[in-house]
Amino acid sequence: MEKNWESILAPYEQVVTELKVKLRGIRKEFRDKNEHIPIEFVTGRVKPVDSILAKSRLRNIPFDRLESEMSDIAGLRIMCQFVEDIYEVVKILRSRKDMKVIVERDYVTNSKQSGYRSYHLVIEYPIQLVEGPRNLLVEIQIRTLAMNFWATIEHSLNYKYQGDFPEEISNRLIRAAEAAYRLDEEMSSIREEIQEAQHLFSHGKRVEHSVSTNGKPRKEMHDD
Ligand code: 0O2
Ligand code: 0O2
Repeated sequence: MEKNWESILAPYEQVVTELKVKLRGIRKEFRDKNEHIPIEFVTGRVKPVDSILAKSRLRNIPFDRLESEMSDIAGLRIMCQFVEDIYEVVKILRSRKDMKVIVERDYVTNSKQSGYRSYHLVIEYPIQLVEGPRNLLVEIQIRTLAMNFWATIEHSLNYKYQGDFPEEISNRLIRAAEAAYRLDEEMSSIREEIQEAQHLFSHGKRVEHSVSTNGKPRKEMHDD
């Protein structure tokens, strides 16, 4: 019988939407306290049906075990400026009462053979539906902007070569991963300088925002 994927995936869509709001809310909390924001931006997606089917064939996951065995049907990605921010975000997520971290994979310290780096969490997230509550698995990938740049490029090249990279490309990707690693290290080493500059800049913007042209204070509005 034809599966109704739209209704099967609807709860996952809801999870992704809720978590995007909550994770972006963390950004706002830090900004309102005028502290360094460990989250640069958040993206999320529900895995496309053809990718779910391809992965279930590859991993031998029957349809009735998708919910319990495919942990990345709902996927969130958190991008950070500094490697240190990744660990701060992990700490924040571990301490939350509205989700339970059940798997942690630190590919930041232990990069994959491909050169891939990121911190992966699988969480259990309770969602409230009309027919009752349900616990869904969600994969959260946390990475720096440099790690994201590398992973995005490598992912697109994978489409072309299906993972079977010519040696030349493979070597260049490894070198690019090393360069991204060094970039993260350099940025971390001048982190305090950068944060001070960012603090001055955002403080300046706030003052500018709160004073209108006739000198009267005006309501502050910020985009997330
Ligand atoms: P962009 O610019 O990254 O948005 P596959 O055949 O399984 O390897 P496919 O068919 O692209 O890949 O499906 P997949 O992997 O589910 O990804 C759909 C889009 O979501 C892709 O973006 C992925 O880069 C992105 N994505 C994949 N995994 C995650 C995740 O865990 N979290 C988030 N937020 N995004 C993810 P595009 O289309 O390449 O472009
Ligand atoms: P997608 O949707 O295309 O991203 P699991 O998949 O969680 O059951 P696995 O494979 O051990 O088990 O999980 P892992 O390795 O912790 O995480 C898998 C996801 O991490 C991949 O999703 C990618 O999003 C990302 N990833 C892992 N290795 C690489 C890599 O070498 N390059 C890039 N660009 N991304 C990587 P999927 O399943 O491939 O699908």
